[in-house]
Amino acid sequence: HELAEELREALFQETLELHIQPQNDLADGHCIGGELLLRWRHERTGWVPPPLIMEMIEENGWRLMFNDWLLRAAMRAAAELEKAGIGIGLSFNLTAADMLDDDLPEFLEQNLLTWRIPGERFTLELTESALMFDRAKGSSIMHRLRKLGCRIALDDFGTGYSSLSYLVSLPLNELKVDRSFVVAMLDSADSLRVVSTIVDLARDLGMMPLAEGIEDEQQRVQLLALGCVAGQGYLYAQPMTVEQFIVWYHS
Ligand code: G
Ligand code: G
Ligand code: MN
Ligand code: NA
Repeated sequence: HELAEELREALFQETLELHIQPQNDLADGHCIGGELLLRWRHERTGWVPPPLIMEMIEENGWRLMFNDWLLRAAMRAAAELEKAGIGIGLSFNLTAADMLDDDLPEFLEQNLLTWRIPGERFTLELTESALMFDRAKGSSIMHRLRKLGCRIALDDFGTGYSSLSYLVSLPLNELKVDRSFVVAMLDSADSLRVVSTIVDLARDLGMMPLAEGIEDEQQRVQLLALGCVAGQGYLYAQPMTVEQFIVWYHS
């Protein structure tokens, strides 16, 4: 309760942060993009887990106030990278409630226009569960987001229960292979098969597969052998501030 009060304060004072984790080409290691991740450093307890932050935002009805901050922070990050000569695409995460919000596409469009950033610069990450509540609406909002030029990624793919026929009907550009499968695939034949199936499905449907949570060289090599050429994880870098990312990128 008190933490929520402090979160509201942080929202007003804009002391939340967006960090960025690079996404890399698994063959040659070059950076192909970055995922923007929410960070809030609480003065006594330290970093607060993003799912807890999002829960407080939802419970208290602060979604629109949060999105106002999130979109501006994402635009600012893109502008800062551009200024540093880094024209990579950036992704950020949306919630289930966002997929029920008819005003979201226009709100994003306004931000893109204000900051003069092409929609092509952004990938919006959705989870399977975000699409469960109202499929028709979710699909319609996704199409409107795509019209802005934005790409759409399905996050944590393989952990939800959405029907494959519905997923296949959506205008998705990217499938993110959930970290739990990547972590397990070298020890578990089942997990390896799941990763292989997701990678093949993505490629067959003309989507880019991107593996999450790559921590070591063997995982990188295995993913490449399966035909997955993009990924993110501690093997490359942890999420870092935009400032740190610019230094990392040029080093
Ligand atoms: O960054 P970290 O691994 O701690 O994130 C944990 C979870 O929180 C992930 O599932 C991630 O998608 C989610 N998350 C991180 N930042 C954001 C954000 O800005 N918005 C939403 N909706 N989820 C986020
Ligand atoms: O669910 P989503 O993909 O949005 O969340 C990504 C989260 O996973 C981030 O919070 C990030 O900190 C975390 N993460 C990113 N790479 C790795 C990794 O290689 N290992 C582990 N354990 N976590 C990671
Ligand atoms: Mn994500
Ligand atoms: Na994920």
